[in-house]
Amino acid sequence: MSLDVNVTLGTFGLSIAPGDNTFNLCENTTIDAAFYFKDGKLYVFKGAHYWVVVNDKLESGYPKLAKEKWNGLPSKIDTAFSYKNDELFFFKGPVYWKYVATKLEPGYPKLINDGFPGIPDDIQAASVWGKNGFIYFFKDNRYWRYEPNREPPVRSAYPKAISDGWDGIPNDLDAMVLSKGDTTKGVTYFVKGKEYWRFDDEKLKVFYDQNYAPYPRQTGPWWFGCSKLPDP
Ligand SMILES: [Ca+2]
Repeated sequence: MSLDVNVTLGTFGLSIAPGDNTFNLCENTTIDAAFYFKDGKLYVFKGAHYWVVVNDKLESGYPKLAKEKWNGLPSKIDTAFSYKNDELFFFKGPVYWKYVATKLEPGYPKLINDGFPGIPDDIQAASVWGKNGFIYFFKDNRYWRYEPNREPPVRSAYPKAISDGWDGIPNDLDAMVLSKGDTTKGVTYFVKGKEYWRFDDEKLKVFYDQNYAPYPRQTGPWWFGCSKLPDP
């Protein structure tokens, strides 16, 4: 490991157990779930922990245990997204939890089948989409569009192939992240493994500009502020 990486990790180093890479996001940047909350911060989940990202850098003092902020939340969630106002939805296996900010609503967890009819268990990624306010769920090579105010909420045309609706986005996603803020309006992010794709909501394709680094890009240096390893 380079000296640079050690220095960066030192800012949130006290809670890192030696040899336990699950605590060290920069050593293995794969994630379970991520969303922007209305505070403008990116919340990243992995295992039992979460990190907060501001200005493309991990905040100091993290990781923290997710269940200490969201009472009742299990570790290793499948996906999560923020919804209207303060609402947060977390999914794992056949069930989901709804919080208002950090307060668990009564009656949760509930079955996905009851609360989101037409949506399968074991979702890999999900988020509201900025362009229409509908909720999109991803699993394997398919996606479902959920319209909360329609009956039934999922039209018969779904599921569809990810490649049909989201040009350039891979199968088996880890997270879909709705961007926040004026500078990134019209942008949706998709995460798989250690990489992310920046999707143009208007052109319905992955951003490409020959003057800039292409997508996918590495989440480590671009999102989490992890130091780049020096060339040998
Ligand atoms: Ca996931």
